[in-house]
Amino acid sequence: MTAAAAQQGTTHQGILDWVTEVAELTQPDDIHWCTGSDEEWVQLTDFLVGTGTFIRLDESKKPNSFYAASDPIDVARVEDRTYICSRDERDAGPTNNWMDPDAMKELMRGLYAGCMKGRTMYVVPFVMGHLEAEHPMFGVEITDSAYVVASMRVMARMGSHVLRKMEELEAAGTEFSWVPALHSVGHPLAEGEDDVAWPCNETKYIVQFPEERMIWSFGSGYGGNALLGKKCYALRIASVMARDEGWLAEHMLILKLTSPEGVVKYVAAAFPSACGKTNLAMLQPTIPGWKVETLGDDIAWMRVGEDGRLWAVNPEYGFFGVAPGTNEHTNPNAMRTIAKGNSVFTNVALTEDGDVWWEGLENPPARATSWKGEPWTPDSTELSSHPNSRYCTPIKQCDILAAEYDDPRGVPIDAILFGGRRRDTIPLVFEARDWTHGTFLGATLSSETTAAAVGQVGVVRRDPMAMLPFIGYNAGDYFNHWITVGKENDAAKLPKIFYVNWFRRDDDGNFVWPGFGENSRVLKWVVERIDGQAAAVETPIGHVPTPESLDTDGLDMSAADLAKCLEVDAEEWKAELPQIQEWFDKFGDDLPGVLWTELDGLRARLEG
Ligand code: GTP
Ligand code: SPV
Ligand code: MN
Repeated sequence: MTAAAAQQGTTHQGILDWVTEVAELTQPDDIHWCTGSDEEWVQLTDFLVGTGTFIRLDESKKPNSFYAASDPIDVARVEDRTYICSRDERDAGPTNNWMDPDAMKELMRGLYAGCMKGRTMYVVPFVMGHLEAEHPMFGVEITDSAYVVASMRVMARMGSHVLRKMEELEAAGTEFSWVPALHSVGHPLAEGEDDVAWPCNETKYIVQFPEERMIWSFGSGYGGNALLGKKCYALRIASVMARDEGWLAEHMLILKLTSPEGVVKYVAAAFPSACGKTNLAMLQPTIPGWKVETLGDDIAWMRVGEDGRLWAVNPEYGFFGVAPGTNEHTNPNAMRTIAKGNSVFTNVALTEDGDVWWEGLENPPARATSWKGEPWTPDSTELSSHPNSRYCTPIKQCDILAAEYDDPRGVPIDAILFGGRRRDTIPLVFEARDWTHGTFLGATLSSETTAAAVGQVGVVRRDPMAMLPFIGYNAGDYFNHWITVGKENDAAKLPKIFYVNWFRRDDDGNFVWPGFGENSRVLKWVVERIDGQAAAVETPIGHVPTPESLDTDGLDMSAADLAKCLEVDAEEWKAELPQIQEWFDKFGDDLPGVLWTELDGLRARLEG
């Protein structure tokens, strides 16, 4: 049955062979080749309502939108279950889990055997980035989760048109590659067994085979574990492609900033998961005359163009945003985007009138059902929503989407911001001395852990370029790749690098900087620095704004608080040195020597 069912899907022999092989291993009841059509969306969402995975939201509040609550054991990325299975262990480096690829395949074939029994196997052809790109970045995800298919339709360009393009290229003899991405929730159904609302498995594996450009995922239906075009392909696999081909695949938002004089700058920013990318990407400036448009909120693919500038595209098609904290004040543009509907909300609260709610949203409902399915009121001691609950919504619905989003060439980046969540030490903003120093700042980026990954929250860890869980190879080689991009290109044309921290706290534990729309003041200083207009003080760590150089017109903040935001405390920084030393020691000979030189320079400046 399976081979014949597969046959109808495509004339592309390689895809057909792979789909047939997977079907023979996993034993689904049916195979469905996804078209991406509206009719298919209706079928999928009706099916998910039928199985209890989805609850349809009230049409007048969130049209064509759905609520889902996951199994409590499946709420975030699972970094300790994520593997880079390179042939050589050395190539996974000290920051990734590794297992021999053959051993991993044997283990996972055991898990996959019969794992789709009682389910439909969906084949999702997709492209990350533009179908019209010079080299379209194809993928095919096989999944037994209709929730994943519905989410993939929002997050990636997918469907028949993508498959037809691959078939055309093959028929024309044009070489191209596609990434096979296999996903199963790992929850087969016996004859007559009822499904659960959120099928998953206690055993989870999120596995990348970098040399084969292949992804195998098992046991989770959640976000980056299951929507394989996102973190697994567009970061882990793509970072390996980028290393081999001389470009960068980064965990960065992309925004367009226009000054009152009409001067346009493009900014990319890497912050760890749940540290403010989506919010900055859609920021509504509080300073008059400045305009932000968005290009992307999570992933940037960047190549040096013929003009020597670094050009960035967002390979995604939707936002998978953190819900808690999102409201009309913090992110009005996200609120307008989701209000248009066509969205999926996971692990938030469901209100009695068929809408969604989460901590930080205006107008708490008198009663709701929490993400755990329990009655919830504003007096409840438990949270209504999981801290990593998410909205999944089409990027095209965003009112401030920049027109350049549709340009396969992308946009030339003027500034790169690195940032983390630190209650102390790191000032609001400072500028790197040059590209190599900027690479050092990225390589030593630190942040308090968040709910976006399973594990302890609030622990400071090094998260290089916000890519710790996403570098698909040896992070020492990755640092070297960044250094090389700087060396092989004209530094004057590359973006200037900055470090930001919206999360510094006062003695009472409150955030000192108001953040969100007020971050436009920092963006203004950044672009004025690039144009040589804004003043800065040279400190041991880099160039920090003078209090006067930051536009504080209309900002309700005392001079003392502003000074606190900008403070560089030599003692706090000296305490960082052994931590950076320990971090670098992990890489042994694989750490580029210039990063040691940078550390020595920092130490000397702090002690000098
Ligand atoms: P991922 O999607 O996990 O990669 O996260 P992200 O980097 O896009 O983070 P996001 O913008 O969703 O923000 C995560 C959390 O940080 C939310 O709860 C926000 O409300 C909060 N946050 C974002 N920007 C700021 C800010 O400027 N100041 C403060 N205090 N909180 C912020
Ligand atoms: C992140 O954790 O960085 C996310 C959410 O953007 S996920 O898609 O789950 O990776
Ligand atoms: Mn992210």
